[in-house]
Amino acid sequence: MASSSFSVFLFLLMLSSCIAFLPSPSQAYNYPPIVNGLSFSYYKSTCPQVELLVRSYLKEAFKKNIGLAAGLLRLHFHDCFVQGCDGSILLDGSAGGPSEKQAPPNLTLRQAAFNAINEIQAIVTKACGSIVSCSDIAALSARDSVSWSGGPDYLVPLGRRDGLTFATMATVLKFLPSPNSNVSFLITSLAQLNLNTTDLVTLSGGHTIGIGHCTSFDSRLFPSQDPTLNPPFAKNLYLTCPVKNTTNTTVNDIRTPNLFDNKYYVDLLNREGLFTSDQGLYGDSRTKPIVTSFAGDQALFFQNFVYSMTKMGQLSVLTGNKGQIRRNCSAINPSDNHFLATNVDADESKLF
Ligand code: HEM
Ligand SMILES: *[C@@H]1O[C@H](CO)[C@@H](O)[C@H](O)[C@H]1NC(C)=O
Ligand SMILES: *[C@@H]1O[C@H](CO)[C@@H](O)[C@H](O)[C@H]1NC(C)=O
Ligand SMILES: *[C@@H]1O[C@H](CO)[C@@H](O)[C@H](O)[C@H]1NC(C)=O
Ligand SMILES: *[C@@H]1O[C@H](CO)[C@@H](O)[C@H](O)[C@H]1NC(C)=O
Ligand SMILES: *[C@@H]1O[C@H](CO)[C@@H](O)[C@H](O)[C@H]1NC(C)=O
Ligand SMILES: CC(=O)N[C@H]1CO[C@H](CO)[C@@H](O)[C@@H]1O
Repeated sequence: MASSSFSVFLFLLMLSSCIAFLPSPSQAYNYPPIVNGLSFSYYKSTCPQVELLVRSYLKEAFKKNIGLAAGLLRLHFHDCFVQGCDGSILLDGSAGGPSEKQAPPNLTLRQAAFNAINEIQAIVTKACGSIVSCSDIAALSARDSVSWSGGPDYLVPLGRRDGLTFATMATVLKFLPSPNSNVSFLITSLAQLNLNTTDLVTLSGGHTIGIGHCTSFDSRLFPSQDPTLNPPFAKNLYLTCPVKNTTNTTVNDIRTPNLFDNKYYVDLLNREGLFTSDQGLYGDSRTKPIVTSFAGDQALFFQNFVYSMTKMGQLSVLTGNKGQIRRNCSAINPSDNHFLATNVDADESKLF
């Protein structure tokens, strides 16, 4: 009894600190159509505190590890692009999960992001039971990463259910473009997901935070220097990556590496984009005007980001009685194991 009233007290304390220090998402943006089965108030009666729980956990976690925000944003992107936002990226046994540690590309998705999702899910399950999906927790975590870093605090439609299958290697390769891609390839690649040129330029703005490994951009340095690189910027990249294939990293946005703002686009104007896939957006007449408009108008970028992220966040979602609510984000519920796909070489983190 004493301990339960103490936990009620703790909860109220936490709730009030949330209200005092954590701003709420804003309705002041335009949203794309919300797909059937998802809604902004999905957990209103079954787990009304879910958003506060996610946000208050992350608020503390970000203070300890600022890179977690970038890790979580990228995790949601990889989840959605490969087989839809179904939490398949989180499964152990896919190299996207923490198990295939020997896979070199694992270096580029952060272990801390997987851990955070699992810890949040445990907290949410304790409060509400097994009600909230891992894919929804990933979507909320991506939003909180953006808003905590200074970006727009948007609403997230909820009600995704977690998938029962691993993604196959072929799906990963088909939907996650390489950072060495040119704009034509990127446009075609995103079109498979009904994302257009505006979405491409907008979502690439996610590179306003986080890091890249030399292996993701050193083809711009060796065997010869990419002529679209600003020379002083290139000189610094050679300091980070003195030879090909080192494990060093550098920031994606040299102006404001940890702030979610429009400086990524200013970098592109100055030929200081990190990846070929970034800098190309300023070199192609289909995307250049959009880059220029975002570089000059942060509010316009934020509005577009909310719109395109919401589109991305609804890709091939499972709703209603499809999929399941995973009890452990890293594993399909044991009772549903007979659904397990035979292909276990799933690897959403493969490559980029
Ligand atoms: C358009 C195609 C895209 C390509 C080719 C691409 C490629 C990459 C690559 C190669 C990295 C660095 C990996 C490493 O070397 O560590 C990276 C990092 C990142 N990407 Fe993308 N990306 C794309 C789209 C997106 C989208 C849509 C988002 C989110 C909206 C996003 C968010 C991020 C973030 C936040 C990081 C930093 C991760 C960290 O610091 O841990 N990217 N991306
Ligand atoms: C873009 O990349 C694709 C795939 O690598 C390649 O086939 C195509 O020739 C490239 N286009 C241009 C204009 O460089
Ligand atoms: C992309 O789609 C959005 C609607 O989702 C639309 O407003 C925008 O104009 C489109 N952009 C291009 C370049 O077609
Ligand atoms: C990058 O890696 C190389 C070799 O792995 C190392 O010698 C060098 O000091 C590193 N540079 C930076 C800036 O971390
Ligand atoms: C790059 O380095 C990794 C180890 O860091 C090694 O396994 C891989 O074979 C190297 N690739 C090339 C092309 O040198
Ligand atoms: C969740 O599943 C993973 C993968 O099967 C396992 O390693 C981990 O111990 C599980 N976590 C809990 C809390 O049961
Ligand atoms: C996310 C992930 O699996 N990270 C692992 C990648 O591989 C290195 C080296 O084996 C491990 O230390 C990481 O934990």
